[in-house]
Amino acid sequence: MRRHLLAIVATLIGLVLTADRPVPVEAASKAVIQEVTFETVGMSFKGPESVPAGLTLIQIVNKGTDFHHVQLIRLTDGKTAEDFAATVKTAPFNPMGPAAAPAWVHFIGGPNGAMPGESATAVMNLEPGNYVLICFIPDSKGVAHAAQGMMKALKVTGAANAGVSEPKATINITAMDFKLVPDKAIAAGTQTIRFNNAGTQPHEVLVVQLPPDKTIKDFAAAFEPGHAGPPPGKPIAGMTGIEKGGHGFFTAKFEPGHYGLICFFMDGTKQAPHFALGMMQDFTVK
Ligand SMILES: [Cu+2]
Repeated sequence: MRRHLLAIVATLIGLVLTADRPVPVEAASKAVIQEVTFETVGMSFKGPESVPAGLTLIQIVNKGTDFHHVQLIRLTDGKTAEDFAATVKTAPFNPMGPAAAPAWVHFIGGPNGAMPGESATAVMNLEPGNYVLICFIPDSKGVAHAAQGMMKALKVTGAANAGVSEPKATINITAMDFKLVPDKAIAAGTQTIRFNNAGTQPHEVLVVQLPPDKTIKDFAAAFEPGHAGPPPGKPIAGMTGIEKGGHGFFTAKFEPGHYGLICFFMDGTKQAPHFALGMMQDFTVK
C-alpha cells in the first residue's frame, strides 16, 4: 500500500515537472540542420546575403551551362568580402594555381561537382563571421570563374544552434598530404560521406563517375589549358577545399560501375597539383 502511494506521488511529481517544458532529449533529436540554396546564373551566385551560424546544408543549383561548385571561404582578421575581391584582383591566388592564399583566407568546404542542370549539397558547421562563396573552376582558357566575377559575400550571424547533431556518415574519406583514403569499399546506393582533412594543406574531394574505358587521370588531363572537348566522366558529388583539421559531409548516389576521386588543389612549394602527387584514385562500385 505504502509502495503504491509512493508510486502515485512520484508520477504526480513527474507530471508537474514535465507539464510545461519540453523534454530536452526529444527536442534535440527533432532539431534539424538548416538548409540554404544558391543558384548559379551565368558567372554569378544568387541566394541569401546572410545565414544563422551552426550546422548548415548548402545546396548549389546549377542553372548555367558550365560546371560549377561552391567554395566557402571564411575571412578572419576583420577582412571583408570587398577586401577579398580586391586581393583577387591585385594579387590573384587560386587554390588550383601557383599563388598562395593570404593567411586570413580559410577554406571551409562546400558542395562540389554540380554539372549544368544539376545540384549538389554539403553540410558544414559555420561559425559567425564574414564569408565569400566562390567558384575556382577554370574555363577552357584556364581562367577561374572567380576571376570572372563568380563570388558572393555571405554573413554568418548569431550563435550556433547547439541542439543540432551532425549527419551519420556511412563512409569516411580522409585527405592526407597527398592521398585520399576511404575507410571502406564504397558500395552501391546513397552514401553519406564524412570528409576529414588530416593533412596540413587544404584539400578537396570530387567524386567522378567514369566511362569503363577511362581513368581519373584522363579526367584530370581534360582540365589542362588548351584541351579541347568535355572531360570524360561526370562529377556527381564532393566537398570543396577544407583546411587542416576541418571536416564536412556530403551525400552521393552510387550505381555499380567505375568511379574516381580527385583533389585539384595546388602545392605551392612543389608547384604541382595534388592529384599529380597522389590525390587521385580509381575505384569500382559493386
Ligand atoms: Cu589536396
